[in-house]
Amino acid sequence: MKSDYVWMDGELVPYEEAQIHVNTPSLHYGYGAFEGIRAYDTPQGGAVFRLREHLERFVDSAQVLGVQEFPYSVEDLRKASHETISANGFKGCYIRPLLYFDGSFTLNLDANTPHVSISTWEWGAYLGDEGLENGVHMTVSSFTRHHINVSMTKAKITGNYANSVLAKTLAVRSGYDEAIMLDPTGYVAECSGENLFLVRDGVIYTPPRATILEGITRDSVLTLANDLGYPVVEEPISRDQLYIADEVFVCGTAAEVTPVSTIDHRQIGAGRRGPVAEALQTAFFQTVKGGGERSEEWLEYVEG
Ligand code: PPE
Repeated sequence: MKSDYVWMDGELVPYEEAQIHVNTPSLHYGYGAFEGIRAYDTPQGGAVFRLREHLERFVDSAQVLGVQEFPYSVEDLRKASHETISANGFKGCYIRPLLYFDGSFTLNLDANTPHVSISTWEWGAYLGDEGLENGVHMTVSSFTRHHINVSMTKAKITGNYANSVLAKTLAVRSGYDEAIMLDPTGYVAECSGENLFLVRDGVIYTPPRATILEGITRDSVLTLANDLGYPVVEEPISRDQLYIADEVFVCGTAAEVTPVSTIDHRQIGAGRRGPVAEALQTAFFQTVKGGGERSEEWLEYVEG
């Protein structure tokens, strides 16, 4: 998580000095929002993947949370992201904008002051290099994903992630790599930090947007799947549809495109990375590394 500088409200602050007080209300109550973005080392230099879309979602998260005066525009945050990556000398890195509040201990958002920080660090394969290649082991969590009127899933609100922490921790303690979470009606929603896809008879299925985070990697995978000519269907998916799928894979900024080899001790397909996951993974990595047909559209080269 280390870097030389963290951007805090317009200033590049040395890493050790980038601190907030223990009495920060966001820390106590979970009101805040964050983004997760990746930059890749490409032959043309460091390049950020779909930066604008991520920053638009960051501002949207604040809107869902109810922030009335968000202190920065997407363009301000775009410049700040470039500045932070280049000050730290990173080419490939993870970028974490955070909205948090200081002020008094109150549950009234309007009484406190919004702040934004941007951290960057080098982050390897989220579910392991081995997982990217051979697939990971998953379980369907006994914890339900948020009901849409309890905690809104379109926003990356910090407090939403307590639900992910419950599911992920139990999954890892039980020997799995990651948890699949069902929505309150019992259909598959998403994982603790990824969106999910299955493949059956050559068709790619993924849960509709209603109860999930609208993942930017999900959107990229759907676009690449269309480009490659795979039929894609967004429809509710039940737990047993996962068990009998030919392939299951998950995606996210941190997790990139990761195949799933088992779910609840049931082998999925051949029990390793399947051909569709492999084709999409290859297309994804080609794109983010600057050599894909969508690279120009989706990559922003780091300035400075
Ligand atoms: N669902 C959830 C719940 C989620 O947290 C993420 C990203 C996604 C789907 C995929 O969204 P996108 O990154 O736009 O494709 N999870 C972020 C945080 C992971 C973490 O442990 O921190 C991420 O991947 O950056």
